[in-house]
Amino acid sequence: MNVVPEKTQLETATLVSFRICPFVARAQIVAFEKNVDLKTKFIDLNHKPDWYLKVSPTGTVPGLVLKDAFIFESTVIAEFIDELTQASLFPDDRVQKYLNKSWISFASTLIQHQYGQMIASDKAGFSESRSSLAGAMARIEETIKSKPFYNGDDFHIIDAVYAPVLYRLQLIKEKFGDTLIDDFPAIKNWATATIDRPSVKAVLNAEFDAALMVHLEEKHSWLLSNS
Ligand SMILES: N[C@@H](CCC(=O)N[C@@H](CS)C(=O)NCC(=O)O)C(=O)O
Repeated sequence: MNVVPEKTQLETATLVSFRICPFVARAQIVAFEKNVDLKTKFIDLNHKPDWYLKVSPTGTVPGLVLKDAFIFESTVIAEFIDELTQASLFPDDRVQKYLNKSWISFASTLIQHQYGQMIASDKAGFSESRSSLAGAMARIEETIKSKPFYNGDDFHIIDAVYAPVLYRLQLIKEKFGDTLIDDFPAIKNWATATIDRPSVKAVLNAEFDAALMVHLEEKHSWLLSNS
């Protein structure tokens, strides 16, 4: 079944966002892939507006505000956007589709450790998060059997979901000289193809890098003092 909401729903659809949020980026990349035009509203996560706290049970972004509904959780929003048009961004094979969903869920572990690594205020904190990130990367590395994307030639939701982690791994290498990504050849290949995807470039780019650097400064990141 293709769940297409009322046209009026989509005309007012607004993605509530925070510029450097890897969870928001997933939804934005999927929207770009599916040619779905979403309005974006940025909020300050340190001072969340009352209207958002009223509508969102978790207070996290992204949140998708429709005319008379609120959808939350990035992977759910990504699936909702995917279903708006034909040609699903999930593999056709049922087992592969649900394997993808399992590993999509696992992406949050990488995001969490990577963020810990980026905002660590000292070397010990950085190293601890880096080693947890490496452990999680080793688990997904073993599962990558295809190229250039996770499932092969076609770009799927799993690629959009991992894009922010892959992009940041590469960025951390370029800006701070941490070559962690080089220890994982399959992830490295996957990152190269994913970062080059137009939908990913539209979201993760120089403007994103600048916003991320400001955020790291605000967090007194050890990475910055060490670069
Ligand atoms: N599981 C959520 C996680 C979203 C999330 O943690 N977003 C962060 C920003 S990157 C957030 O809203 N943080 C504010 C808070 O936790 O209060 C999802 O996938 O949408």
